[in-house]
Amino acid sequence: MEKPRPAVETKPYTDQKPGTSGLRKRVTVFQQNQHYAENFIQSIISVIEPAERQAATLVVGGDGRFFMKDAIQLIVQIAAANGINHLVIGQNGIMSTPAVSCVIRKIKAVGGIILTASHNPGGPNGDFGIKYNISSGGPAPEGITNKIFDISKNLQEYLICPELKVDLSKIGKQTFEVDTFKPFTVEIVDSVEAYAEMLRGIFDFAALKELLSGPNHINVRLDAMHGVVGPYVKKIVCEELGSPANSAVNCVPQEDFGGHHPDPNLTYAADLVNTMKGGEYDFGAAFDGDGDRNMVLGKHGFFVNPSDSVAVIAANITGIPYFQKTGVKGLARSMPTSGALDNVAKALKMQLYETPTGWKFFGNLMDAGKLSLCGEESFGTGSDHIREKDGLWAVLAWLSILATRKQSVEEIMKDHWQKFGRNFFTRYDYEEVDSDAANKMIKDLETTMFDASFVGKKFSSGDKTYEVAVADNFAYTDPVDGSVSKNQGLRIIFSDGSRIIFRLSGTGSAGATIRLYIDSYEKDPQKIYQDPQVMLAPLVDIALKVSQLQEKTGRTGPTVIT
Ligand code: VG1
Ligand code: CO
Repeated sequence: MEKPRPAVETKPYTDQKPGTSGLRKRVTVFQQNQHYAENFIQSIISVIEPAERQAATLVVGGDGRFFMKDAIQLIVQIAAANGINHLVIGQNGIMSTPAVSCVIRKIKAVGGIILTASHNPGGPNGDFGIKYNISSGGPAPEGITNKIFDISKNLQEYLICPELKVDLSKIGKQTFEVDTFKPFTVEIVDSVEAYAEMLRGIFDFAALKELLSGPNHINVRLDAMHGVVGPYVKKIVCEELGSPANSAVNCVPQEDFGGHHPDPNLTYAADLVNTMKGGEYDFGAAFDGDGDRNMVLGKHGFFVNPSDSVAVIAANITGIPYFQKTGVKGLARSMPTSGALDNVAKALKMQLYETPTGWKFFGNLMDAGKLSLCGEESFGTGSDHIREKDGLWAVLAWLSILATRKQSVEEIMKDHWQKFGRNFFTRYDYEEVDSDAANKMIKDLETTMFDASFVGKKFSSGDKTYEVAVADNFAYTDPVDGSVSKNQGLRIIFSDGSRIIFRLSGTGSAGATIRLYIDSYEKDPQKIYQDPQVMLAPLVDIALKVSQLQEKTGRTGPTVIT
């Protein structure tokens, strides 16, 4: 018999507000502040009604980063003391974000807790994160994250069974007697199996096997960046679909991601980009720490912009068995994502939704049967098969298109631009900017933009002139529940549809990250193959002038350009 549930006295923290995707802080913040992790875990569990807890199952998994196993032991002890009935945990704590979403839905859990800071670096000096997902399998919407934050600000105690320890390595059920509650059970499950089973029902595995290991197979290179997706790639792409073992690299999850940023973009996945340039591989992809992001590359390192990626999948969607069964209910993109998807929606007469940044806004549309496929410019692509973006799903979607069309990545992309025109897109990230300077820059820009004379104003750079048609701070009204999300990014939209967008990141852990997004449509077939940085240079110049970003932050150039 476990000792009576001890309530531990604590003091509340004021900074546990979940951001774009969970609470992300330096590992040291979780480790050095007394009860910091305990408080937040208790705040999450407190949003589950006590009456509901007695029959509740929670799914728990993470991306393998430093401090994950400590956090899982705390979740076990705090869940038990709060009367949660059952936990399902990935073996050794490992479970990708899309796999957690899949398992929550499959076993009808009340929700899940994901231990990840996604694409942020890990290790003792890196970042840690805790995210709560609801019974749909998706990230908790703002109504719930606000509730968690409110609870955390007033927390006086948390409940914990400190003696309870689980063996995370052993698959199977472990049962514990916890005071007055029903026995508390912890079930350790294979990290990959349920997710693999789901993918088998979505894609034509026989066709993918032919593509990857048949007589005319293509050569692929998949880089798991030492994140959580390694075991999934190994099991599904290598063992099951027959791609050679050496086609997947960096597949053992590491606590510090080998010292790198597990962020699949041109800067942090430079190894893959360079390998692809050699011409040995036809298709390349990289994933982020928790496996929900993807970057797709063609032969010789041909880069597929994520905004284009979701548009290409949309245009070819009927080749994927899942969508043959479900039909295509609608498309969606986050506001800063380029309008490439809009062009496909228009041509195919599909409904398109524009949501704020962050996957949580897609969930309601999916649950209401309004949305099948969606994407974000930040290397996120996914569908209503789960309620998270899904890196490996996106890669199998691309491979399915390659299998059907028997063309290269570059040919498919160029055909697409010929047919739909091209949205040139770029994003500049200014990381670890002084927070006060960043906030002031955004505030001042808003003041400039909201001046009555701003709309109609003309801006020139080189031989280009743009006239402001709309200037606002993006607000979103959820078409399903009517909830309103304000201040989602400053937009300057010009009369030709070109857009300049400024946002502050909600996933950083130190200082502020300013994101500048530029989107401009071109349908002249003579111009669609140009370099985006050349095409967009005038708009970048205008954006920097209007915002005075360099003067106000002291930053002469971005940290990352996509
Ligand atoms: C970023 C991206 C956003 C994405 C979020 C979570 O948010 O811009 O599109 O949904 O990360 O992705 P922000 O607020 O930093 O711009 V993940 O893979 O880090 O969970
Ligand atoms: Co991620």
